[in-house]
Amino acid sequence: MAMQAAALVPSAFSIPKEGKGSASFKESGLFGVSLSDHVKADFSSSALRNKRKPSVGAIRAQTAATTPAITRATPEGKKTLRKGTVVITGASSGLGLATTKALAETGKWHIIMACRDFLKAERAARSAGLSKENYTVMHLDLASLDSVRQFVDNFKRSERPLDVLVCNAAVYLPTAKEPTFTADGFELSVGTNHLGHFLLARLLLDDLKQSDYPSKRLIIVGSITGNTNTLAGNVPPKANLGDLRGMAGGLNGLNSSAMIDGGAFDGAKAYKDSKVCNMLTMQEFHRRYHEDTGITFASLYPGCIATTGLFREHIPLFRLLFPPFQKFITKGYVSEEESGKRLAQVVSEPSLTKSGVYWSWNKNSASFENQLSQEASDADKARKVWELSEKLVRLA
Ligand code: NDP
Ligand code: PMR
Repeated sequence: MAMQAAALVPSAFSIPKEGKGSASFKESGLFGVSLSDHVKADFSSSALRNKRKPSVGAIRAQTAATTPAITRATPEGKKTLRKGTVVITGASSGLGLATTKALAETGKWHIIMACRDFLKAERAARSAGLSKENYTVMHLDLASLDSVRQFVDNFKRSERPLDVLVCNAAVYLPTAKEPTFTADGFELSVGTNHLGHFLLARLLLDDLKQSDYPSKRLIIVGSITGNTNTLAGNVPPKANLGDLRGMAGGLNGLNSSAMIDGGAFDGAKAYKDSKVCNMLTMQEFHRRYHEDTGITFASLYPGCIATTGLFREHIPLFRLLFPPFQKFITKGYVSEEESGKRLAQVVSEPSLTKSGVYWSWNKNSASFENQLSQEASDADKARKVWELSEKLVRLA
């Protein structure tokens, strides 16, 4: 199977096969890359390890008084923790849905599924077998700043506490020839994956601060492909925010480029750039707020979940070959279920409370603190991205 998949992966790229020379990939546009010797070596080793009334908009926003985290005493006199409330964006499929399921099954969490397609989310929740008391679907379209503000308003009206926020939703537009834009005129991938989440997280920070839950967390999902210190991050086009001139110009493709670095539009690069913004934003939150608020800020690479809807815009051949390629060649593949368990750990594990960390998992599925690339850990760039993002979402 490994060889079948390898034969189908076209690029100028060779991988040493154990004791049998090398398997080579011929050039074409599918996984189209040419990798340096350094990267090839990496591939075979480390990278592979490597408080009001609910509004109409708040659909099923159940009300619940903000009660202290330790609520009930059992007959034996032991105090029990109230259910935590976690908001997960993009919980209608893939990683977000699998995490929702993993947390709901513990019975310890109420999950607010913050989704752009209400019916899809309800159907997904039902087919995942979630019980109604464990989740609420609320509408959120991250590609519209008005929708983000409306969601926050609706959430506050529900009077639920906010214990954990997970910024998970994303779009990936690798085959787009021209940029498309959010309601506010930002290139769609950075607008949705970064700017929508940036506004959401900023507006919900006070709610997180007010939580009396033992561990309150803000998690922003990152990825290996935004990190150029890995093999995956060296597959062209590489993430690179440059001097942020396109972001400073508004990412609108009119008076500025639609790309953060000011270059020509490339959908795959825009996604990877958005993931760099996600990881930089998590660290900037940590620097600005961790000490004063006690909130844990974290990011993660959950593994390559090659079967999710993220690849829906890719060509059919890619969607066919990508899962076996990741399963048998890179061995970076994880199932949706496993990825959901990983993100659920970052939400709820008492051992994962360290702030400012980018979590990854090794091949035995044990979590570890991973190293971010130089750009994805550049504090100066993080501050600049923060300040420009504030302007774009009209917080400054
Ligand atoms: P999916 O496409 O399955 O999930 C993405 C979710 O985001 C969907 O629920 C989608 O909603 C939602 N979404 C998209 N646009 C918007 C919007 N404008 N407003 C609200 N929600 C929106 O992909 P994954 O589960 O793979 O991706 C989840 C996260 O994991 C992303 O942050 C991605 O970058 C990250 N990731 C994924 C990897 C992978 O290998 N798949 C690897 C590393 C990181 P809808 O259902 O309506 O389309
Ligand atoms: Mg990549 C250890 C090797 C590894 C891992 C873990 C990933 C993850 N990828 C690896 C290697 C390679 N990939 C190699 C050697 C190639 C060239 C053949 C390759 C190609 C490739 C493509 C074309 N990989 C991709 C694409 C995509 O379109 C995906 C992408 O970049 O989306 C932004 C992707 C991914 N590889 C991954 C992961 C996790 C992705 C999914 C995207 C993400 O970051 O969320």
